[in-house]
Order: sequence, then C-alpha cells, then structure tokens
Amino acid sequence: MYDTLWLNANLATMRSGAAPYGAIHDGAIGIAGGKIAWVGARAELPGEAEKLAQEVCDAERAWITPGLVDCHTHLVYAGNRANEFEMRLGGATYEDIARAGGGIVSTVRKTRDASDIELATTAAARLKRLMDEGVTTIEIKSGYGLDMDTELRMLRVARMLGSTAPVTVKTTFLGAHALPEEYKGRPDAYIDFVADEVLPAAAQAGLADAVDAFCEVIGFTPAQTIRVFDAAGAHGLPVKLHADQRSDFGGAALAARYKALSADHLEFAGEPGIAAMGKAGTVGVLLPGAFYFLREKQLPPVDAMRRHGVPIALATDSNPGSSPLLSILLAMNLACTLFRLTPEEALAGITRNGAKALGMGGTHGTIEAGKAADLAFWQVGSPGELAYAMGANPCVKVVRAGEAS
Ligand code: DI6
Ligand code: FE
Repeated sequence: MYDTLWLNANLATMRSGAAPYGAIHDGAIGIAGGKIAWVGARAELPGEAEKLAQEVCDAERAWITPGLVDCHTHLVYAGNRANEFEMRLGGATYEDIARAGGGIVSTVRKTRDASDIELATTAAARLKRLMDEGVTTIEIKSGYGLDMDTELRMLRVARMLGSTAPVTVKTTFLGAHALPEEYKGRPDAYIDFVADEVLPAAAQAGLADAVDAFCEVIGFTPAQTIRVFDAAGAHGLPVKLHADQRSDFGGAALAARYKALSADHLEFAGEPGIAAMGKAGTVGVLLPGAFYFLREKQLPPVDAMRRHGVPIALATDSNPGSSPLLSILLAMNLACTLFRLTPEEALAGITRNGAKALGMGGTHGTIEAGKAADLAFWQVGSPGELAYAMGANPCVKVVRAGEAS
C-alpha cells in the first residue's frame, strides 16, 4: 500500500542508459515512507490505483523530474560585492581586486561582523529563491569566516537552514578559501591552523559533511591543498576541490588522486587531469555562472569529460563575488549556451550527477524505487524547455520526502 500515488504525469526519471531523460509518458509514481516505492507506466501498475494507495493524486499532465540538486554554493555570507562589479566593468581584473584587499577577504570582514540571525536570514531568503525553482538538495560551504568562530558559525547556520526548511543541506568546510588578513604573507601557518585546529573542530562537532579548498594561483598551492586533504581523511571526511578555474594548476589530477567527490570549475583542466578524474570516479562540476559573470574566455574541457566518462554536474556557485546567481534553471541555460551542453546533460547535471557530486548518488538524483521521493513538477511541454526558457520558472509543485512542500 502506497501513502501516495501520483498519476497523469510524464516522468523524466533521469535514469542513465534509458530513453532520453529516462522519460516515461503517462507514468505513475507510488510513494511510501518518504521513498519511491514504485515508478513506471500507468498501464503497468500492479493493480487498481484506488486499491494501491491511501491517496491518489492527479499531476495534471505535468512533467515530473527528480528534485533538483544545487551541489556547489557559498550561500551563507554577509553583504554583497556590487561595487566590485562596477570596478570590473571599469577594467579592473578579479586578481587586481583581490590583491587590493577586495574580493573574498572583503566578504570575510562583513561575515565576521554579522550576527547569526543576519547570516541565517539573508541565506534563508537566497535559499527560498532556489527552492522555488525545485531545489530539494543543496550544498552550502563555509569559507567567509577564515577564523575558528566564524567558520563554525557559518556551518551551524547552514545546518539550521536544513532543519527549518523542506530541503536537504550538505555542508562543506572551506577554510582553505583565501588567506585572511591576519595571516598575510604566512600561508603555510594559516594552512596549519585550518588543518590542525578548525577542520578538526568542525569534524568533531559534526558540522561538515565534506572538505573543499581553493587550489589556484590566487588561492592555495597543491602542497597546501594536500595538507588540508590529509587532515580531512584523518577525520573521515570526503573532499572536493575548486580546481583549475583560472590556470592549469594540477587541481583536477590532485582531486582524482584523492578520489574527491568532485572537482569544480575546471576551465583550465588539462586532458591528463580529466582522464584521471574519469578513472577515479570524480564528478566534474561546471559553474557557468562564474564563467559568465567574470567574462571568462577559456571553456571547460566538456568533450574530454564526455570521452573520459567524467559525470558532468552543474551548480549555481551562488556567492557574492564571482557568481551572484540564484537561479538553477538559468545555470542550465548558461551551461548549454556557453559550454554547449545538451539540455539533457544540463538536467542530469542538477539531478543524477549533482547528487553524485555530494556522495548521494545511491539515494537521490533519479526517480527510481528505493530513492528519496524528492520530486519537482513542471508545466512544460518537454523537459528540454527547462534549460531553454531564460527567466521563466515553470515549477508548479515540489515534493520532498513524499510530502508536498
Ligand atoms: N572561486 C570562486 O569563483 C569563488 N570562490 C572560489 O574559490 C569566489 C568567491 C568570492 O569571490 O567571494
Ligand atoms: Fe565556489
């Protein structure tokens, strides 16, 4: 007996290897205990609908996809960087602004000064925008505290968002995001502080589900990243990496070497690193919002990712500096328009592969029996419209853990 049986819908199950989008026309979904109990063509239901379920619901010919997964965000922070947007339009580069004390460290100053209430309220408003577009799982990083108190506060706020809204929040410790002013000129000492003090505190408090680092010329070196990755491993935490965003710095290969859940950005990743990711099962997360907003020119190696079987995920990278983006649907359109992904690859990037990038591929990301009953309902003629219509939001219903939210 199902708790709920949804009828009169087309299903984009996003199961790989099946029909495009894993599509099932005139499909049915049986839900029990917050999980998918049965999915398939209505004609193949194992009995009369009314006898199968406590409640039979009419999806009114909507397309139903898995609940969307935004697998890379910096959603918790204070203030904004609109002033830098104007500076860059006046010719300043992202590096110029970072070296002049702007960039990440300017958000750090505001975030350290912000109360928990301010951090939670501003992040909750951003989260609602994403949830209104069908996001049911989201990853939220720290990285704007860069000291013990604020890094842990950011992670607590992220955890609290997941306990007060119908969304699954996965937290990522990103203490190695930038060098704080008090450690200017002493990056190794800062990495020691991150690896030996803050990361252990976050792990022991159960505040982090994964660990990330910004491996880049204006971030941290591969050797410093290894220090952080080894500390993550010592505390049983998986890793992910901001990799090769602005130079081929060996990030993709390093992520693969550590069997990272994902390597993210990847615009400058070389084929050897991509091949290593394919062998390691590391997901490639593309972040077209940052590419677009920073007016980058170097495209990520999408063809190499396809050839080496690297699962391609997508995310908003929502953050105040490089990607103030609060639309996962627009992220799909940017990925198709700028990176030439197909609409099906783009939808897989925010469902099946987005879940894989968070280590959740076994429980989320496709409409399959045994997985979480996280679903998004769309008033569209085909799932390809989701990446096509810029600025539209055809999401008409969201179900999370079987309950309409
Ligand atoms: N890469 C990015 O694009 C963001 N962080 C990172 O490591 C930028 C974050 C910011 O500019 O505030
Ligand atoms: Fe990021």
